[in-house]
Amino acid sequence: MANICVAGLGYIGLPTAAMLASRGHQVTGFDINTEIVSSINSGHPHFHEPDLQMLLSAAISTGRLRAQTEPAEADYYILAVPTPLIEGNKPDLSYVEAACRSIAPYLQSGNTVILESTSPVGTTERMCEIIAGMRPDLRVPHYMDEGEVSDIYACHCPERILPGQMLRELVMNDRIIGGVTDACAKRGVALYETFVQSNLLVTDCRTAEFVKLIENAYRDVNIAFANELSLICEHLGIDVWQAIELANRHPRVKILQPGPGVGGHCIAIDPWFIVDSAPNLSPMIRTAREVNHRKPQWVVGKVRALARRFRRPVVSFYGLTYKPDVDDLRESPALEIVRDLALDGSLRVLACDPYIRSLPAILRDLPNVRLVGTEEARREADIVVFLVGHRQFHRLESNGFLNKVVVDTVGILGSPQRRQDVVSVGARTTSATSNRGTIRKRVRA
Ligand code: SAJ
Repeated sequence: MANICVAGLGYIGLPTAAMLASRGHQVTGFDINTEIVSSINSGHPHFHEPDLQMLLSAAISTGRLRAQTEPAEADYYILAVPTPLIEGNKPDLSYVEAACRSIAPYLQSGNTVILESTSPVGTTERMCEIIAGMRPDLRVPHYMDEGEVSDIYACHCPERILPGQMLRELVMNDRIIGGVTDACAKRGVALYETFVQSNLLVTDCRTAEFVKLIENAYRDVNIAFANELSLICEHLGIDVWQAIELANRHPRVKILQPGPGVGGHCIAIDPWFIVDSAPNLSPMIRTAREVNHRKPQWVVGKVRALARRFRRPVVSFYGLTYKPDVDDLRESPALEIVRDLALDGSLRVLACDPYIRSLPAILRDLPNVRLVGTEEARREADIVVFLVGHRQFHRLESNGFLNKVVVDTVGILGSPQRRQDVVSVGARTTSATSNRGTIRKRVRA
C-alpha cells in the first residue's frame, strides 16, 4: 500500500481519493477551499454522487483519508485540479501550474506525479519543467528519453468517469496510462492496478493527453450532429426524435440525442484545447462546438416567439441541471435558458427540478422566478419547456400537457422510453416488414 497525496478535492479528486483509501492506501487530499476540506473531514461530500457519501464516511472513519489545505509527503501525487478556459477559448493551466509548484518542495527521489486533469497536449511535460525548475536536486524525466535515469516519475492518466456513475466507472472503465517514459508508465500502472478492474492501456503522455481530448470532442461532434438535425427537422416539420429512432434501426447508425445544448465541465471545454493547438486543422471540431454553443439561444428565441401569443405568460421550465439524473448545474444550458428568459420581466417563470432544493444563485435575485413542484408547474403554465430528461419527467402523464404550448427540447413527451413499447411490439413480430408496419401505423395514429 502506498502513501498518496491528491491535489484538488473536486468532482474527480474526491471520488478518486475515497476510492484509493477504500483499497487500503493512506491518502491525504488537499484543496485551497477550506469549506470543502472541513466538509470532507466530517465525512460529507460537497456534491451528490451515488454511494460517494458511504465510501467517504468509511475512508474518514478508518483514518485512511484526511483532507487539508497543504500537500503532504507521499509516494504518489495525483493532480486533479480544474483546467478551464480563459478569454479566446484558450486553456487556463494556472491551477495545474500552481498545484505543481505546491507539491514540488515535498518531492523526494522515487516519487511519482500523475496528472489526471484533462489537459492540452504537452501539459505533462510542462509539469516536469516546473518541477525541474524548482528542484534542481532531482532528475526529472524527459519525453520518451528511455535511456535516461530519473529520480521522479511522471504520467498523464486522464480521468474518464461520468457524473452519476463515477464510482462504478472508476473501477470498471479502461484507463490510459501515459508515461513521460516507459519507466514512468510502469509506476502509474502499479498504482491504478490496485483499484481498476479493467484494462490499463499504456502509452506516452502526449498520446494520453490527446486521447482524452478526442474522446470528449467525439461526443461533442456527435451531439452537434443531433442538435443540427433538430433544427433541420423543425424547419421541415419532421419529428426529430422519431427520425433519429428510425435511422438508428440501421445496423451502423447510432445518432445521439438533441437537447437544449451541451453542459458540464468537460465536453463544452475540452474540444477547444484541440482547436487551440491546431486552429487551421480543426474546422469540424470548432464548428461542432459552435453548433452546440448556439443551441441554448435557439431555444430562448423559440420560447420568446411563443410567449408573444400571451399577455403575461407563465412559463414553466422542467429541469435546471446540465444533464439528466444529476444535481450538477455546471455550465448548464438549461440554467442559461431560464436565466435569459427570466431577465425579460414580462414572463412569470416557474422552474422545477427534482434534484434542486433551492433556486440557484443566478436565479435567486429575479423576482419573477419561483421554484415549484412538477404539478404546480404544469397546472399554472401557459408554456411548458422541457429542458432536462430526468427520469421523473419521463413518468409524467403526457395528457396533462394537452392544453399547453409545449417546447420539448429533450423528447420527454415522445421519449424513447415511451416509444419502447411500440418498438418491442414490433420486435415480437416475426418479420422486419411487419416491424416497420407497426411504427408506420403509430405515425398515422
Ligand atoms: N448530451 C446531449 N445529447 C446526448 C448526450 C449528451 O445533448 O445524446 C448533453 C448532456 O445533456 C450534457 C452534455 O451533453 O449537457 C454532456 O453530457 P455527457 O453525459 O455526454 O458527458 P459528461 O460531460 O457528463 O461527461 C463526459 C464523459 N465523456 C464521454 O462520454 C466521452 C465522461 O466519460 C468524462 O469523464 C467527462 O466528460 C470528463 O470529465 O471529461
